[in-house]
Amino acid sequence: MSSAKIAPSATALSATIKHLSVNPRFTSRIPVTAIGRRSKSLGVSMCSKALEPLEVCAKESATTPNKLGDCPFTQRVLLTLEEKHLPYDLKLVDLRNKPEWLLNISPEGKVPLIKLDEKWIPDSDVITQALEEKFPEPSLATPPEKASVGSKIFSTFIGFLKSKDSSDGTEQALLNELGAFNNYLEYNGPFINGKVVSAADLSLAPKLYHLEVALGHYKEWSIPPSLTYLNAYMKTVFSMDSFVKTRAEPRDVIEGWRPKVEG
Ligand SMILES: N[C@@H](CCC(=O)N[C@@H](CS)C(=O)NCC(=O)O)C(=O)O
Repeated sequence: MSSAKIAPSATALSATIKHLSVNPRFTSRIPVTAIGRRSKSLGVSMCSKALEPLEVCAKESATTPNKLGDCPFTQRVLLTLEEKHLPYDLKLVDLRNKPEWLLNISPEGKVPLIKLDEKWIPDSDVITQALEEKFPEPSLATPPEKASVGSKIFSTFIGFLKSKDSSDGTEQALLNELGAFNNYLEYNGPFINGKVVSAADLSLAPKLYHLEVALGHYKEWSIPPSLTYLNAYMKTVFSMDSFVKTRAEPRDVIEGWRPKVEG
């Protein structure tokens, strides 16, 4: 297992400070790791108890030791922590060789896991919901009627990726889902909840990243340029600081999908 202390990215820092000054919940719980060496010039009191980094178990890279691996569910959780400006402490796990301690804290042996209130919580759906409840500001909540936008893209992507028969309709099924999302963005975008990034984007964006890398590599396939709103959306979310910081290297994504492609 490797461990790394993570502080929110530079752009997240200024927002954290703004957030601290208006949210009484944090006026006595300054996240020292988020402030780091710049703390002296910020004029916030450091004598109160710090917000301890949250412990997160994540997949370790299969190609580079001590690096974050390819897991869209883990990236969703890390994006949520980044966008909420919460410090975290990453524990990287080699999932090909699951350590005993992982199975002790989560019998399923899956990541992501996060420790909240001394309890390990599995599953990105449950974790992101718990983070929203425990740390409501800044809010990432997606209105319920928009929460499932784009939710069939991932399963249709896997269907197409695994397909060995080019006429079995799996490519068309994926194109239908991507086209529907493109149309949604045209009238409701640029993000799923309009002008602001929300939890639904943080769930979908890592999956779109896997789709782009894996289909590009294994099928020499890319999203049609005619889906302009979708292409613009991906360009925007993939270049967010929080996304760049939490994404796996393309070669890890390619290795991660190899068993599904090669069977
Ligand atoms: N539904 C879970 C899925 C988590 C999941 O499948 N994680 C994969 C890594 S991307 C895993 O831990 N696989 C190990 C295994 O299945 O043994 C979530 O949303 O967190």
